[in-house]
Amino acid sequence: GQPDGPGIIAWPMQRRLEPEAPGTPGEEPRVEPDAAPRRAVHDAQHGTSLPGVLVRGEGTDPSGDRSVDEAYDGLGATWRLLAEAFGRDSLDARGLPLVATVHYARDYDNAFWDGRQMVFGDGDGVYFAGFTRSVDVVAHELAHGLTQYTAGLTYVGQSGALNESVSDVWGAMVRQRVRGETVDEADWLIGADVFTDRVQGVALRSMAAPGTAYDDPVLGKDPQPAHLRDYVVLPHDADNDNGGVHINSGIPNKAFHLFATALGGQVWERAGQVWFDTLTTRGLLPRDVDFAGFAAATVETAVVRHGAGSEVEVALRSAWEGVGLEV
Ligand code: ASN
Ligand code: ZN
Repeated sequence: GQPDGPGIIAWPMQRRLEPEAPGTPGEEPRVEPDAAPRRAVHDAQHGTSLPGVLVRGEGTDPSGDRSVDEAYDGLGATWRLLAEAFGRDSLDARGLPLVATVHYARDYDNAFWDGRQMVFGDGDGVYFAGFTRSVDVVAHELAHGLTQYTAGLTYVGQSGALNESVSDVWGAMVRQRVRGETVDEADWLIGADVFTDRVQGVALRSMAAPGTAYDDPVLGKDPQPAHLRDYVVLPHDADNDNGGVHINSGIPNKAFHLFATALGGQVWERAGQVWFDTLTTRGLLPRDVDFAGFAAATVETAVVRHGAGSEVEVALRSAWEGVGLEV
């Protein structure tokens, strides 16, 4: 479930940012110095009942199953980013165990967060090679849990595209941290290792250049816009990706890329911290926030942490402007 989100607070009348705790998410406990992740990776053995058979618990040796060990390592990398960069102990700030299942169904071309755990398909082997192969995909799914426990962004329309984008931001941060890259060295791709060689494309999505990740005779062309003027209006139903949540996420993805690369250095130091603060500050975001409301909230959190007129605030405003959002 969604334990303690800010959903009942009306926007924007009762919106609040805690001025007595500048720049900190405030009410959540900080990670204990000796804290560690609590991981459990299961095998669905190509069935669909969850979680399946436990195959690797915390602190146990590699299983030898590539998908199991990639999931285990990806969960660890995501937990460490949260703990070491942002002082948060797991998705709920209270050490929530991280549960994953691999080998879900047969030829399953996706991965998802089901509200309690992550689930990864092996892919069909023709176009998709397996969804644990990219650490950013593992982090993306886990970040859906973080969003559920914090801002609770409604998975439809603009708030849904923000939910998707926040997961990609998390994916990019974990990938860059694992690879030891600065924002300038990074490729900003999501799912670079998920496609087989047969696919004409480099990844599922590109945060640096939304809309350019693939152009394939069978899979079609990457549909992501990189600017508000190209927002794709679709019905808000499951047959239409809940209003294009995986499509229009290109717009806030590009804003984050512009912001992070304007600041330079390592993505989690300043750009990621602003997104983390925005997501985790209670009462700041309504669940159905739109792009403009989210952009304004990022500027508020940036000002709390870095000050009005700071380099960070200036870079952030110009990043949003770059995708057509005046803050
Ligand atoms: N892999 C997708 C995601 O995490 C699954 C979905 O469509 N919800 O966004
Ligand atoms: Zn997602």
